[in-house]
Amino acid sequence: MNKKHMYINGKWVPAVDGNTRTIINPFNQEEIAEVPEGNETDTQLAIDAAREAFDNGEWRHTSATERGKLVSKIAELIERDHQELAELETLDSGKTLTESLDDMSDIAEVFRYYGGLADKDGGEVIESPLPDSKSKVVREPVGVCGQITPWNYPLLQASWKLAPALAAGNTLVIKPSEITPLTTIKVMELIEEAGIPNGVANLVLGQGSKTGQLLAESTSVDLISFTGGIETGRKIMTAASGNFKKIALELGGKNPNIVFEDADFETAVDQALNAVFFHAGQVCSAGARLLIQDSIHDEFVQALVERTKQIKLGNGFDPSTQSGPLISKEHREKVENYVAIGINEGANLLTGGKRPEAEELQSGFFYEPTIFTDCDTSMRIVQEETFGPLLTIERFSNEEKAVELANDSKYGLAGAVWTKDIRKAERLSGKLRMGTVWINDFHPYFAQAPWGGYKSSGIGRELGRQGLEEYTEVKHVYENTNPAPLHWF
Ligand code: TXE
Repeated sequence: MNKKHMYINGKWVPAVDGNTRTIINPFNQEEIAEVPEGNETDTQLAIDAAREAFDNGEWRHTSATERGKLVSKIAELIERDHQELAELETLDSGKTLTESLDDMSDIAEVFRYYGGLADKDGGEVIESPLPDSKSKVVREPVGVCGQITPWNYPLLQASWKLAPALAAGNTLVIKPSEITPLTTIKVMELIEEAGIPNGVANLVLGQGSKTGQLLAESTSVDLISFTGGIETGRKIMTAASGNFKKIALELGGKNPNIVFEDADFETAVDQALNAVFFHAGQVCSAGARLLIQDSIHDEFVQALVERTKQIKLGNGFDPSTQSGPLISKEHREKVENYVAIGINEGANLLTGGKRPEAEELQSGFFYEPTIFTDCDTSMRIVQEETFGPLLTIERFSNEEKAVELANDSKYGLAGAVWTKDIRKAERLSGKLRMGTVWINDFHPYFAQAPWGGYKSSGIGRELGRQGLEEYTEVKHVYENTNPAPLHWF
């Protein structure tokens, strides 16, 4: 079995107390690696290394152009090793290899984008209202950044945090999900190979309640960036208040996919499936709430159910597999519990709602793609993030009702509108309370555009210029060009 280490202050190290964790493949529960199980002591060492590298190291004084070149170099190395990285991601997360390969292309683009952006913000000279003076506004790195990532997009989420933090001149400690650390470990090897100085980027592994919690609490950490569930987000926000550190939180969503009667029927059906069942629904922006206009509701549901029954579950390495397993035993139980809740709430289970029976799927954490109709916003299955292959369907009569239903959610990450009436789509995009609105599409995101949510979906933005700005402090520098006594006192 593959033995891995943590990366602290430029050295590959085991946990101080020697503890380890076995990583398994969710497709068959085979053991694929053994990694250190760090705790608060290891995390403190990583924080100290990042603090020292920020306070007394060269990194933040290195020119933005030079930092950008190194971040772009990481992009090249990811491209060089993309097959190995993608295979590791599929082994560790169960997602199909096609998805993992796409992730790796996107990840390389994220590093390339921030590598290029690093030296593009030259600050701003502002018109001073005072005589004999100059005024400028500059951006500086925030300091030591704690970065906590989830298991659904292990390396993609890490790249959204690592690339802008490095480009802006910060130092960091990253902590991946304890169940999917393998690609983050590999990318730290590439960060080392690219020549990022020792102590600038550190990796700790271990349980969130120990390692992640200390990153959120520590007064030596200046910023905490977290992607994960809403309850953990609340703990992190509370812990971060100790030194009022900057926070960036992406806490998922319950995203409405709104289909009007004038939408292109076939495309909307096809993409509604993709919206919710991609990666077994373990996607923060999954279109898990489908809102269909009355007049096409029955026909749309019928087409959807027929196609859902054809979805091929299987091994992510098999090219014919359309969806892999859920990430863990516990997570599958959570999804199963939501199905039971849906049935109790009176929703109508049309397909799925159980584990698949095929012999070859019995060792994995598989669950059948599931559809409920007759849902409404009073139900927990409509309001809570189930994060599995579970679609709830609501119906609406007109535009106003569609907006009202879509916004009746504590979340506000993303949503989509399907219609040929582009004016209607644009009206809706102005009324929907969410960070991303797709018109006649679902899921596109890219390095150039900001990503994040309204309401309980989080705070701050990743990707785009805004994703870099999160990792900067703004400083106003004022110069009196003709200093003289004031004679005030
Ligand atoms: O996430 P957690 P879990 C949602 C999804 C899922 C639910 C729970 O609905 O069912 O969250 O999943 C670290 N201090 N999302 O329990 O706990 C943990 O080690 C600091 C949405 O797996 O949020 C991991 O690295 N860190 C989502 C990370 O937090 C702590 C993606 C995420 O784990 C910690 C994943 C603590 N006290 C799940 N406790 C999205 N937004 O895309 C845990 N962690």
